[in-house]
Amino acid sequence: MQADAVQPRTLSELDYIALEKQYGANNYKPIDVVIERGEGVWVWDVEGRRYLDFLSAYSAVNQGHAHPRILQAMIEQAQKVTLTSRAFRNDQLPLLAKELCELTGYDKMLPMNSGAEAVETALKLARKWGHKVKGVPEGQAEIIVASGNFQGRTISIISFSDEPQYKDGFGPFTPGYKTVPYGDADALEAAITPNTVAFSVEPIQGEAGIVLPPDGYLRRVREICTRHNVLLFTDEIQTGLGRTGKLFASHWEDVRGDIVTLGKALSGGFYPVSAVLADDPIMGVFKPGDHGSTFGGNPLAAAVARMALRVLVEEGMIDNARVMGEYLLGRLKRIESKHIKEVRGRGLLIGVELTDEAGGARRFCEALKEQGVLSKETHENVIRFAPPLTITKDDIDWAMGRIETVLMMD
Ligand code: IF1
Repeated sequence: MQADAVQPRTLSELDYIALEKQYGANNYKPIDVVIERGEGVWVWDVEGRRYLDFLSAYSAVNQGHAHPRILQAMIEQAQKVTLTSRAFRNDQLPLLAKELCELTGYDKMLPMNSGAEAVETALKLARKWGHKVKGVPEGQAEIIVASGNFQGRTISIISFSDEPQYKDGFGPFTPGYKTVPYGDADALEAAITPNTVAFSVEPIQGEAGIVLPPDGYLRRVREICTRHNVLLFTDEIQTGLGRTGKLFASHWEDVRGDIVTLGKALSGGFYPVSAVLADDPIMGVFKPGDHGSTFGGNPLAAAVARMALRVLVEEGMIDNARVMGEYLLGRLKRIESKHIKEVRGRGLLIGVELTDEAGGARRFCEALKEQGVLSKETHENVIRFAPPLTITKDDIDWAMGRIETVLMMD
């Protein structure tokens, strides 16, 4: 490979954008900032400009960019062994499994890589439990999902999406799903049949636009699922690991899912690491050879995840998310802008919904980028604000000056 293929020194921001457009699939419409370096809540682009990251890679960088302790753990493990496959054992997975189960209060964990793989694993687990334990006739297992869901991009997951773009052209779809309105516990109960094995739900819907269910919804869902012997699968891939100010978002209603998926910040953004949590009566339906993954549970992922969890807890990030989230939400709610329809969220997962007349959230995200604040629109009218959980009051004050300016523009 030629020397300059490694990292040419003379490329401009536009050069990078042109290269990506020429050689990369056109499956995203990113904000045009070319990030070269990150540290904590800050990132720098290739022209040396600094930005406050108010997206955290969709909640994968809760611990802040390039966290030194996670970096050190990654370097040390990478110098020892990175991948053994599950054909053999390694000295990091057992320790991650113990530490993750003790932290979250579950009997067992199953390690995967991406969030979608964890969700697929959870769906397979629920179906197998339904057929082998609940006694649902083989192949008849039904899973209920909520309208507005986003839980990944695989064919089985988009099969239960109600977002046309996520499905367009990708059929035929996986059967066995039923959709009920998000937030409506009565509709859930009415949809349960003897073949229902699980209800899959995000405690707060991310992609739908930071949608919080009514107070008490999750508690009622928990009671209904228990009474009907239906597994409650809470997808905490985006809302978990401190994002909303508690370890899990479901903990705001003292609800414990029967199956929980984690991802994103499970590695602090250093590596794709995800996991499924469940107790023995459920996880026990998986027998050797039933399910797996080449990279799932590899020692590098496990070492990184162990440190990512450690710094999250030891450095008080979960409480900081609650305190700083209350502060940020309060500041945002006080902005008097004709463009704002609603400000909502919990902890540091916040959405600012704009009016239809505002002309779409994208232009505000682009204006924010010009002011040094990175955020992203979700759907048409919502600006998502989700900074790293290490953010300080000073950082928020720095950002708020710029956010107020942008939201007051015409
Ligand atoms: C994209 C947002 C989208 C998730 C929940 C599972 C997954 C996700 C609750 C799958 C992933 C990512 C995917 C990414 C943008 C981002 C996202 F909600 F976070 F903003 F799309 F909706 N469950 N969410 O949020 O995890 O396989 O991606 O690791 O696809 O554009 P993954």
